[in-house]
Amino acid sequence: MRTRHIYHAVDSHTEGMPTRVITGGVGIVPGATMAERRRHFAEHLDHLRTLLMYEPRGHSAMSGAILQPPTRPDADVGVLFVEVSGLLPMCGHGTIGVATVLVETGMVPVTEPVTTVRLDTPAGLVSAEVQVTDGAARAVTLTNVPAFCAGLDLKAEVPGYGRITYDLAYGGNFYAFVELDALRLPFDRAAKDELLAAGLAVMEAVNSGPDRPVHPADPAISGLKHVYLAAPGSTARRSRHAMAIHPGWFDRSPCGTGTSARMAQLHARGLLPLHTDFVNESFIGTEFTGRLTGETEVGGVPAVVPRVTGRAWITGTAQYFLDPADPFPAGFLL
Ligand code: PYC
Repeated sequence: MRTRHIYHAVDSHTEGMPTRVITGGVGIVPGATMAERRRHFAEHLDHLRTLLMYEPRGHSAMSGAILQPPTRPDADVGVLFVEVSGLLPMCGHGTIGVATVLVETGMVPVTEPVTTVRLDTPAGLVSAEVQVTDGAARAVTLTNVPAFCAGLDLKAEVPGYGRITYDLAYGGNFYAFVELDALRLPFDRAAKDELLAAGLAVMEAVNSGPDRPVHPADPAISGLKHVYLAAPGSTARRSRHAMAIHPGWFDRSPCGTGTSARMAQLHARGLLPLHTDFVNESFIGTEFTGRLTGETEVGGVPAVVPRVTGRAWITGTAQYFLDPADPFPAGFLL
């Protein structure tokens, strides 16, 4: 066996969505904050993301997290969220996966019934309360970075679908919310190709129009890579959706940052008060339960503090190699 590097991983899934947690092999990414490390990684180390996320070691809907020492004294662990679409400022299912892995592998001191892990993410500090019984992580509740609504009843001309109305919100990433009925598409996995094409067309239209989102306090966070296709019958207490993600896949989990953004959107519409449970169901039928616990502001924009609860399971451990003769040193996507 020959390899240039060995990358150590603990693989997990959060309500169906993989989080490959890279525990060693990448080294410390330069940067005084996780946001700086994210930028440095994207500019100089992106081949490691594609090596570990793309085929043949990953697949076209792969997601992961690279553990780092924290850059701030109030955090336990630093995290860079990587996936096939790039490096995310924040990832909810990834946070639940990372917290589960940290607890179940003993990488953090574990206390029962709750172990709290504070994660230093590029989007800000995120805390994860892990419910632990008999050494097993049963569920994780994350307190996310503040979420906010970035626009209601916005319009976009989407080729093939006409002029559509959508809402825009941020929950660690930006999300556009579109009713599937407005696109005349069914909430049906048999129609997944049509749903994905519609989601990507909306993304393209929003990103090339005047309402392309930019974070009011951190312009490095911009653009739309996630479109929430809301199923008919969704309400402000229980919502079903298919989440179309750049460059062309669906979240298998109910999407933690998407759940946060959805709650900010519903709150801005006056439909979801604070301290009220909101259940968000994924395209494969798995659920996160969310709750808004307070109001705040982000760069002068009214915002809310979201909490999201979900479960993750470890699926294996791995050591990934890169043979010097491998013809695909940065992986590939079909
Ligand atoms: O859970 O926040 C999330 C997420 C983002 C992309 C895929 N999952």
